[in-house]
Amino acid sequence: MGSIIVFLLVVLAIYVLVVFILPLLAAFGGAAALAIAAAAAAAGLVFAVKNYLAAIRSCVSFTHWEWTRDDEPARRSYFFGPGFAQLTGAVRTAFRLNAASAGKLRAAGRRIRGTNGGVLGAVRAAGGAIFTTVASACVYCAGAILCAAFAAVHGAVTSLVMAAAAAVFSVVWLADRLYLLWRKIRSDCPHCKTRFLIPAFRCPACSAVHRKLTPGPYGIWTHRCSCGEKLPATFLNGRSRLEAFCPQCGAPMEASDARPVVFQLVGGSKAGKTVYLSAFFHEYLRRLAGRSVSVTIPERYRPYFDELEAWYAGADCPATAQRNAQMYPLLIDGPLGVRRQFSIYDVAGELFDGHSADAELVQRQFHYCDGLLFLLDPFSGGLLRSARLRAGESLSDFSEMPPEEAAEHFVNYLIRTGHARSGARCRIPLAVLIAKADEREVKRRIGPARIGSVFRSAPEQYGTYENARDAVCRQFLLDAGLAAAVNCLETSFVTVRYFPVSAMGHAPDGTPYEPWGISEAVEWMLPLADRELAALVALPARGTI
Ligand SMILES: Nc1nc2c(ncn2[C@@H]2O[C@H](COP(=O)(O)OP(=O)(O)O)[C@@H](O)[C@H]2O)c(=O)[nH]1
Ligand SMILES: [Mg+2]
Ligand SMILES: [Zn+2]
Ligand SMILES: [Zn+2]
Repeated sequence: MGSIIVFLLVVLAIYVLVVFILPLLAAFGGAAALAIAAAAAAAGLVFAVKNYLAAIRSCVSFTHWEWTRDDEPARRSYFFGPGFAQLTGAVRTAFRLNAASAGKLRAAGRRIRGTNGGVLGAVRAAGGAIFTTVASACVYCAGAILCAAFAAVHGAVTSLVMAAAAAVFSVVWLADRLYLLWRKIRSDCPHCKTRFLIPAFRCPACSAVHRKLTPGPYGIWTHRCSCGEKLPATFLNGRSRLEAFCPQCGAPMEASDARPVVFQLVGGSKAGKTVYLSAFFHEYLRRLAGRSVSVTIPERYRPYFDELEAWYAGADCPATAQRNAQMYPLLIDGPLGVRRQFSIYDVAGELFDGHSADAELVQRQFHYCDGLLFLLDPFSGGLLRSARLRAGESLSDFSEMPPEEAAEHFVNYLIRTGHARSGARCRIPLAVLIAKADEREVKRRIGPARIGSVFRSAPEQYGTYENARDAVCRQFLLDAGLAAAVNCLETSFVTVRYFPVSAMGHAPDGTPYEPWGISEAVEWMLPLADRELAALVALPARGTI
C-alpha cells in the first residue's frame, strides 16, 4: 500500500513538473533571454550611432582639409580627393570605434556570465552568451548600415559635383592649351633647353612654385596658394604675368606669353661665332629700333649683351668656354598680337670636336630651333689655309678645325642625340656663313662688290641678287678645296644657303668692328620661322638703305 502511495506521489510530482513548473521555467527563461537580447541590441545600437557620429565629427569637414599626396602649394578642391579621403577616413574610424565598442560589450557579457557553477552558472553563461552575440552583431550591423548610407549619400554628391566640375575644367583646360598652341606660345628653358607649353609659376606673395597652374583639381580659373593668394590659372586671365620657371631644372624663364624664335650658332672653335653674334646684335638692335616694335633685353641677360657690345667696340673676345649653349634673348612687342622671344644661342665649338661625351652635351634646342647659323672659317682648311702656311703667315686668328670635320661632327652629333635621323635630311634651314670675309683672298671672291658685278653680268641667269650671292659663295667654297664640307651639309640638310660675313670688317686690331653681311642670313631664315615678325622687321628693299 505504502509503495503505491509513493508511486502516485512521484507521478503527481512529474505531472506538476511537466505541466506547470517546466513551462513556467521555460517562459521565465525565455522572457529573461529576450530581455537580455533586447538590452544587448539597444546597447549595440547606441554604440553604433555614437561611433558613427564621432567618426563623422572627427573626419568630415567641408571647410578644412589637408591634401598631401602631391606637393602643389595650393588648396585642392574638396570634390577632387579630399572629399573621398574624408569619406573613407570616416568609415574606417567608425569601424575602428565599433570594434572597440564590441570589445566593451564582450566584457559586459563576461560580467553577466560571472563565475558561478552549477545551474545558476549555466543560466548566467547562457545569458552572457546571448548578450555578447546580440550586442556584437548589432554594433557591427548597425554600424555597417549607417556607414553604407553615409557613404552612398556623401559619395554620390561628391562624385556628381566632381563630374560637373571636371566637365567644366576640361573645357577650360583645353581652351587654355588650344589658345597657346594656336598662338604658338611656348617657354624655352635657357638652362636645360627644354621647351614647355606651360611652365611652373611663382606665387608673388610667398614665392611658392606652382607646377600645376592650369584648370584642374586645384581650381578652374584661379588657384588659391597655400599662403592665401589667388593665382590666375589660365593664360586668358593673366597667368603669364607671374614669374615663370622651368619645371625641369628650376631656371627662370624670360616670358610665358611669347612665341619663341630660336636660332643656333654652329661651327668649330674660333670659327667666328661669338664675334658674329656681337656684330649681329649690334646691328640688329639698331635696325629694330627704327621699326614699329619695342625691343627689350631681359634684365638677367643685360650683362651678356653688354659684353657683346664691349667686343664690338674692339675689346678682345675670349674663347667661349661654357659647353652649355648660352641664350641671348630679345623680347619684341608690337602690332603682332603675340609678343616674340627672339633668341640666338651661342655655344663653344668644342661641342662638335667629336670627343665630348654626348650625355653632358645634349642640347635640346636642336629639337625646336628655327634655323642654324653655321660659321665656316675658310682659313681652317683647304687651299687658303695651305697658301697661308706656305707663305709663313700666322694662323692664330683662325680655326684649327677643318670645316668638313666641324660639319661632320655636327651632323653625327645630331644623329647620335636623336635630333636628326641618319639617312633622312634634316629640315631645319641651315645658313652657311663664310666668316672672316674681310680677308683679302676671300673678299676679292665673295665681297659685295664682286657679287654685285657677277649678278649684273648675268641677271637673267640668277634671277635675284640673293641667288647670285648664294651661287658665288658656294662656288668659292668648292674652289677653295672645301667641297667635302659643302657635300656633308647638303646631303644632311634639306635647305642650305651660303652667305659671306665679315663680323669685324678687318683683322682683329683692337678697333671697333666695321661689319658687313651680318643680317642677311637671319633675313633669309626669319620668314621661314615667323612670317609676321619678318614682315614687321624687314629691312627696306635693297638700294633704299
Ligand atoms: N679677320 C677677321 N677675323 C675674325 C672675324 N671674326 C672672328 N675673327 C677671328 O676669329 C677669332 C675667333 O672668333 P670667335 O668668334 O671667338 O670664335 P668662336 O670660337 O667661333 O666663338 C677671333 O678672335 C678673331 O681673331 C672677322 O670678321 N674677321
Ligand atoms: Mg665663341
Ligand atoms: Zn630647365
Ligand atoms: Zn603664395
